[in-house]
Amino acid sequence: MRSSLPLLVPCMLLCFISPLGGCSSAPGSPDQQGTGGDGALEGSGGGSQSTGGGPGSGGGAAAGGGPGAGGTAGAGGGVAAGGGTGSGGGTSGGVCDPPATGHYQMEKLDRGVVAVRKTGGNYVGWRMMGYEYNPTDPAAVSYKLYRDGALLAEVTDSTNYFDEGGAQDAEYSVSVVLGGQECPKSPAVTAWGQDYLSIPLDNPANYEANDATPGDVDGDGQYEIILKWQPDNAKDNSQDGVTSPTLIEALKLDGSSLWRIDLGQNIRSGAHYSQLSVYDFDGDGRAEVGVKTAPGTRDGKGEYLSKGPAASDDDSENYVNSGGRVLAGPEYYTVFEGSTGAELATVEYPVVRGNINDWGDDYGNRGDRFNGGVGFVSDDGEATGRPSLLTQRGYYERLTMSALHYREGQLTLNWLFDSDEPGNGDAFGQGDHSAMAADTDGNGAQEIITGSLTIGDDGTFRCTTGHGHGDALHVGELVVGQGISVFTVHEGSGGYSVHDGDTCEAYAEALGGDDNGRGVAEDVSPSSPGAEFWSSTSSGLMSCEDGSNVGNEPGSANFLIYWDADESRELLDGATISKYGASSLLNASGCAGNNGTKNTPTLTADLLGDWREELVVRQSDNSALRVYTTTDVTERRIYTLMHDPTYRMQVTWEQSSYNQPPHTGFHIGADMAPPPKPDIFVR
Ligand SMILES: [Ca+2]
Ligand SMILES: [Ca+2]
Ligand SMILES: [Ca+2]
Ligand SMILES: [Ca+2]
Repeated sequence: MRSSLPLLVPCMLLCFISPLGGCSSAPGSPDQQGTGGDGALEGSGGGSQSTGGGPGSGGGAAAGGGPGAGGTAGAGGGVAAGGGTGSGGGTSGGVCDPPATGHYQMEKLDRGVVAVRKTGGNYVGWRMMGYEYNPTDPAAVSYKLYRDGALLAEVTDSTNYFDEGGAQDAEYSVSVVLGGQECPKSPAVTAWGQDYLSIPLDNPANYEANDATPGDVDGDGQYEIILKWQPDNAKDNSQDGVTSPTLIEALKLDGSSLWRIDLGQNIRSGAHYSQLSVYDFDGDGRAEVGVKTAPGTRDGKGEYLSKGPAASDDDSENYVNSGGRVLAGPEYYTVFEGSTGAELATVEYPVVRGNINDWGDDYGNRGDRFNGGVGFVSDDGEATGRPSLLTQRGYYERLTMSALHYREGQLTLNWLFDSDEPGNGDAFGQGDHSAMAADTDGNGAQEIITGSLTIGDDGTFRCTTGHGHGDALHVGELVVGQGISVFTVHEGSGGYSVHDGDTCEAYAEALGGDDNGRGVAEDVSPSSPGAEFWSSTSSGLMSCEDGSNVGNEPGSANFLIYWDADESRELLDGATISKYGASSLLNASGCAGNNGTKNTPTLTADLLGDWREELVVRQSDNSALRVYTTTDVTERRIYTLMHDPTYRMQVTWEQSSYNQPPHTGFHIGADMAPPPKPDIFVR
């Protein structure tokens, strides 16, 4: 409920009491928001990308040093043929080709080269692909960094470099050397003039740039940003009031807008209504966008929905009642083409509201709450490594989770979990304002963790702690060597739980007391092994392994980001990054967090450069998004986090309801073991 621990505000002051006795934070008025300053633009922000060279947008250089050309390493070079660079080796032969086979369908990303102007030179960072990583022979993988076409350095121990003396307008490109064979160079980029990239926004009047999620909608290997625009009159479910429509926009990193979807009058606007599922669901190399829709929704081409049940509806019908709520009328789920926003398929929402009272109240506070994202769940019980769209309805009482496929032009139900079904009764009320995907049993298909509940990858009940609803959720290898564990705070039960994701058995838990509105788990302290946790109603920093107190409580309990050179994760609160036990590392002045007191960023994810994460925040005046990237040179090499199936899927859930930061499926922290090689192929 709170933006940070030093600002402890009793929940009652900020929240509306729900009939269960819990509370639900209002989205907050714009003037409540975040660390925003006066909205003044800084530096070259705002307008066009005057400082030039969006990531990967540079021309030229692409054709350099093709496979087999030998480069400087000599043809073949002995180890080149097996190379160990691709799981399964692929079928297309060349050592430079991404593997065509592997378990999880991940993204075919570009090198992500990013350069940033610094005093005395340029910082340059780039990606190691998951399939390039060679845990048994790390030295078989290195990178050649070129400046203005000339070799500048061969980098063996990291994927970043500080080019001391590099000119402001220098052009950088990178090639990977695998087993002695150099692969094609990336397109050249020039340095940003400051440590962020500005993406100008055409701000609709009375709207705020809200949460976002990444996806490569055009298949060029560079992420686009799928942004939710929230009207100023958006409402929490606990509040009455008519809202303006929610808009969804696709933006390229160069600032061009691809389309806007208008969800229309019959989708209420607020944090709990419209959750995005963005990924390449049909495997054609381009991401689609899934979201709940209704009569009145217009796609990215401005057309009303016309497929499936939408073919015969009345788009002029207004189902909004006097309280501003939509408790009648058709409910749909639509998949849109990512590159155009065009409607691809529409079906009836898998779990329609029915009698709204059956969800626990008569005004939609429970029945009209949703979470959404993507998961590599199983298909008919088989772990295929292919993605499903996940959409959750209800968690305070009845809890449902639906997995859908979009394949070969058809949007179909994969499985449906419902706490009302026989055998699932213990799932009643066991959901948070978020959910996450992670494979808890190691069978190659991800479970869906809603907080106190784990739903099996096949949509069957797995386990629950029974401690009920909460506001914060963290899922990862919190206890080193013990697989996937879960940290969540509790509302009605109070306290917190760190538990095994597959059995729900506790590592550490405390119940009772007040609603515990905020909490975080991550390895922020190098002096204690594995992840620690902290929360609003506890004090101190506790070990996830056994709950022992291992340090002072961090200064915020909000988001996380990998930012500086070490493996410990940093703290992120709105637009401010700080280090545990130390000072602030970045304060994005003129920018603001989202969602009122939640003060969450627009997006954090490993979008560019090396494994550290980019921070996407909005300018306070909503005239631009900024993408911040680190310039702190590290000696740690880790493949792009976006090729870790756990992290990538958790990024898809980040935007849902009460946003939560993504976690990798393996431990990153002081004295970490080498990461596991991801079993992936790319599309
Ligand atoms: Ca793209
Ligand atoms: Ca696709
Ligand atoms: Ca599994
Ligand atoms: Ca760090």
